[in-house]
Amino acid sequence: MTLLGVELWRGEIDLVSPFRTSFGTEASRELLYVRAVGDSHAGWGECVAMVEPNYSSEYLENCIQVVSRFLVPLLRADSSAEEFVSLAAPIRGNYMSKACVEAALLDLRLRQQNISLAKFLGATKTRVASGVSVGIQDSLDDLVRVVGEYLALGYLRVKLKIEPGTDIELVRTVRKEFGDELLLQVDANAAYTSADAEHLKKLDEFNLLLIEQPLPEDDLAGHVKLAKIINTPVCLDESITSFDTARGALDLEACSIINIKPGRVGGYLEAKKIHDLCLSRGVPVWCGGMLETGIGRAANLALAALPGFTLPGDISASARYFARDITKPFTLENGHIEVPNTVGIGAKPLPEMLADFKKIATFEIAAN
Ligand code: SMG
Ligand code: MG
Repeated sequence: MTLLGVELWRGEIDLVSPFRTSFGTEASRELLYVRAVGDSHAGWGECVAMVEPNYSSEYLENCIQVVSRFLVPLLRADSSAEEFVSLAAPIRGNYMSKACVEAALLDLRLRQQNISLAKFLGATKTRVASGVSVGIQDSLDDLVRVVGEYLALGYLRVKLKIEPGTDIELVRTVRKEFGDELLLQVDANAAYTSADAEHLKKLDEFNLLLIEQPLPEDDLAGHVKLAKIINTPVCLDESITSFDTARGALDLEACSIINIKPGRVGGYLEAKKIHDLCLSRGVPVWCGGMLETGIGRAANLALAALPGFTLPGDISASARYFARDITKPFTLENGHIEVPNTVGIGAKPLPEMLADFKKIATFEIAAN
């Protein structure tokens, strides 16, 4: 069960179309992977940080520093993912950095033990209902066309990105065009303030599944007030960085639904704890997305197969993001994506794709 070394890999894959949110536009995905090298297997973890610190304070270059200087030095030849998580606990924040190291270690250890991540986490589903997150478009006509194309492919739920000035009319248009049956939700990526409560109340008439992260991540009190004013259920994304923040937000009634992203909460083990908490309280959860390639997507599918994930998540097919994914592509079948059930995360980078990536660092791991 030896861990011999850790490698960092970097590369970039173009998105099939630019993805615009209230905080910016992504045209390609710059990527960082951690590869945990054992004596007979290797494990892969994908870092979900973006190039700029706009979604959260983390960003890719900084993750390379944190992983190299603070996280890899904690590892020993026999480290388990669980041990790594407790050794990394004194390092504040830096959830995305911790999560990609943990994921690589989990993938390696589960391959060595010949078990799948889905089985290890306690998955109860073999396929996961797939939703799609639709970026802000140049016009309402474009939006209707794009949503129509996704629905024709079979996506079971649509999430619209909104921002002040591009919200009520946009939701009205999509609701009118595609009808009351469409599972529809919105995501503001923290673009509003408490002063917008009455404005956001106008969304009530559209029977949305939820509104995701309307206010800044630190404004839990604002979300508590907003949740009392609007009828649309409030779901938190950026605000939830740990089990403790999840419990606090639920205790305060700042939200009634949680978007779980392993990268945002420091890893799959913490994500599972949040899932278990929500399941025990009857709080619905769903798996968010960070424009992951197949490495992150494979692991997210295992997580989303847990019983508390009762809402369709932002895990779409590879083709929604990339012309060529780093792994064998994940495809949509009747609105669902199959959960990998082979060892570890059940996916590996394709050698021909990795050829365009660069190994930017190699670390040897000390014997115990
Ligand atoms: O992976 O399909 C995906 C993206 C889903 O909207 C998505 N993610 O706030 O939930 C969110 C955003 C964060 C990433 S935006 C670049
Ligand atoms: Mg979000």
